Amino acid sequence: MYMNSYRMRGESRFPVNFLAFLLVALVFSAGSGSAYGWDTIKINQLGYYPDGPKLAVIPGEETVEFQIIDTAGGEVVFSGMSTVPAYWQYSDEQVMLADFSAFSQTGEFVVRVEGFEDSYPFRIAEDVFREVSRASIKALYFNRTSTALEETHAGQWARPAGHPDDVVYVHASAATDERPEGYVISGPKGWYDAGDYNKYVVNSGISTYTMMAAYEHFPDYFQSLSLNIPESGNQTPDLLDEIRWNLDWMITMQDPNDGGVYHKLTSKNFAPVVMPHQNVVDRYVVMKSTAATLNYAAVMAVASRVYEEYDPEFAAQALEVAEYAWQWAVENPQIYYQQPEDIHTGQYGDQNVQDEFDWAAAELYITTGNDAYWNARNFNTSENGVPAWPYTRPLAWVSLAHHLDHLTPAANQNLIESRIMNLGQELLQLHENSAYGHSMGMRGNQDFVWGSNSSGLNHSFMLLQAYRMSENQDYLDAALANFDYMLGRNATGYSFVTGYGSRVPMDPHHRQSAADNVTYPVPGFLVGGPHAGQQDGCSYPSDLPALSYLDDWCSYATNEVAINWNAPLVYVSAAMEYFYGGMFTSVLPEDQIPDRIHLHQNYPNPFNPVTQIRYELEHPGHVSLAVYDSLGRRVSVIKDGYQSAGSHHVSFSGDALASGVYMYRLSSGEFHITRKMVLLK
Ligand code: G3I
Ligand code: 9MR
Repeated sequence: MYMNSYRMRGESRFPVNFLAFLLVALVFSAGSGSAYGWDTIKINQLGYYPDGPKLAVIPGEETVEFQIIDTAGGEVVFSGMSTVPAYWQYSDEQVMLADFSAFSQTGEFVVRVEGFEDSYPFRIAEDVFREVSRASIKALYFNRTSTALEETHAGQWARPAGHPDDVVYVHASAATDERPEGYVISGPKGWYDAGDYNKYVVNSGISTYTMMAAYEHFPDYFQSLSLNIPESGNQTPDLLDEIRWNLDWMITMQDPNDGGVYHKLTSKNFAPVVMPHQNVVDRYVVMKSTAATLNYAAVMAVASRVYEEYDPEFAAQALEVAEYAWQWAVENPQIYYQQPEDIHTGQYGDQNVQDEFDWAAAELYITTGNDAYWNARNFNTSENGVPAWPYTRPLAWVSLAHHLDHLTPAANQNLIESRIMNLGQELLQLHENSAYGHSMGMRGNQDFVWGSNSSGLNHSFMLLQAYRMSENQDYLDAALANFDYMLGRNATGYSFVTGYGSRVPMDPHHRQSAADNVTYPVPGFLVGGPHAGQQDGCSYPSDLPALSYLDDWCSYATNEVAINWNAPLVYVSAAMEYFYGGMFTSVLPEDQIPDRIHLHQNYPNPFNPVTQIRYELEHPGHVSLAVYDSLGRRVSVIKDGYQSAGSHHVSFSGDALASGVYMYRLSSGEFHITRKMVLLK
């Protein structure tokens, strides 16, 4: 659906005579927005949830009437007045918001405003972000090192294996007695960091963490999300299989002789624009650093809990290497990365590792329950903020908050809660003061940096933690607003995810996409996004931070892709599907319930405190029946194991629960049924 609609729109929007006119107009009004699609109605190009907020942005100086048009019949299905214009400094424009949240019909629509071309068509649907959620993870698969991508999984982006990385040289900067310069180690697998073909531990830290956090927070969502990757169909959720590809590489980056971790695995120079298998060059592990070692310790500590259920042996190994790394970092607390003279690839240099120390300590504390890790740091003085690769302290707060109920008494629960909620409130306020209706960009040059789009999604990531803690819907809506930004409700009018939207990046700084002779770039990648840095020296259409974006290979400062930018896309799109998408709140109409399993309405309902649940299985198999609260958190597992075919009957007691609406969900293989029940005490 996506690419065709891009093409068709491209053609219908710019007929030949119009292009000629445009050329003349451009000459006379250099800098005018129309040539770049800036003066258009901006929407989330994928769409909206029936019950979610729905905003469009209209540029202009006078309040206008807007209409929502059903593309099927062409009729007006909703109309309203825009807000009054407000100024947004980052794109130097007056804009108004068209709010059609009250319209909840599903279908395909456009926004119409007199004097403007209709907006791109968008959907209103329960699963409106399901495909982009899948694609955001699949993008990492497309960046796998050391393996061929087969057509059955990769389609037109199939390619031979690149960079086996089974012969990797220890660089002079990393030489030790046991592993002198030129010593050979093996470091296969992992994801290419970005548009380049190197692998960096620091950037893998926040990337793998954010994806594992997604799993920790929404396990049920990912247990049923199939990605069509080589491991699909094994007993492990596909998301965890994909992350494992990178963990398997990361684990090789520790020197077993001392516990220190190499900063990166790299060639000496960036590769030319060739496919991975054509880039046959020597690869090196370069100096150990405190930042890499702490990122590694934190990630492995998380992996140890997340993989426990699926691979206990790996979980035990992960914890062991994490603690070993921690020790090295404690003994070597200030080894900052310094690029050797003969190495010219990405640096990910970080001169402040206090935040990495906090993060690793927190993860080790959570996983081991050992108070020494909590006490190793003074968390009282540790702030919270929007995470980024050089600033990982917020990840500590996220993990501590998620595990709040299971921490030892050493931890200060109020502190953890207030760190999450204070930041949430701050971001919410930015969102409320924004002419564009999102917090993205509102921290100025802290947001509009290289990789700005990941800043916006990391706002959402932190807003979602405030939502999970408070259950206050405002935080969820604000998180969605920044997601809207990524998918088109921004000053450039681009949806910044390759393949998902009507106007998408076609020429990202991604070597495979540039070298593969396929028209469309590899889908599911978030490009870096606008900022005024322009470090690549390309010719940009604007110097304004929110408009300084170029869809061109040249623009590695705004149009590259990177694993740490996709990771919050994975988290946020999954969270949206989870909370708004009816994963837990929708009750299937009788005629749509899959016929392999049957789940009856509980009786009595409402109940207090005990109720009966009956279900039928047409085939024997593994069955799980669990109860969730309104936030989708699992509060009780009633059944989890193998069962015979036939009718089953269980009673459930809500003794330990508060009054409220709960969901109970029956799963067997691919089939899931959810129903609501009400506990009235
Ligand atoms: O730390 C300063 C901060 O103090 C200052 O306020 C701010 C103002 O601009 O700049 C901060 O430094 C920035 C730094 O990132 C940390 O955020 C630099 O200006 C900025 O140029 C730098 O950009 C990094 C870029 O590499 C160049 O080093 C990006 O974050 C980083 O994502 C990017 O990563 C590259 C890898 O090196 C190679 N692989 C591709 C990848 C993506 O482009
Ligand atoms: O392609 C490189 C990209 O992955 C990096 O993020 C970027 C910044 O380090 O550098 C790119 O490589 C450029 C190099 O730095 C300068 N010469 C042009 C290269 C892009 O073709």
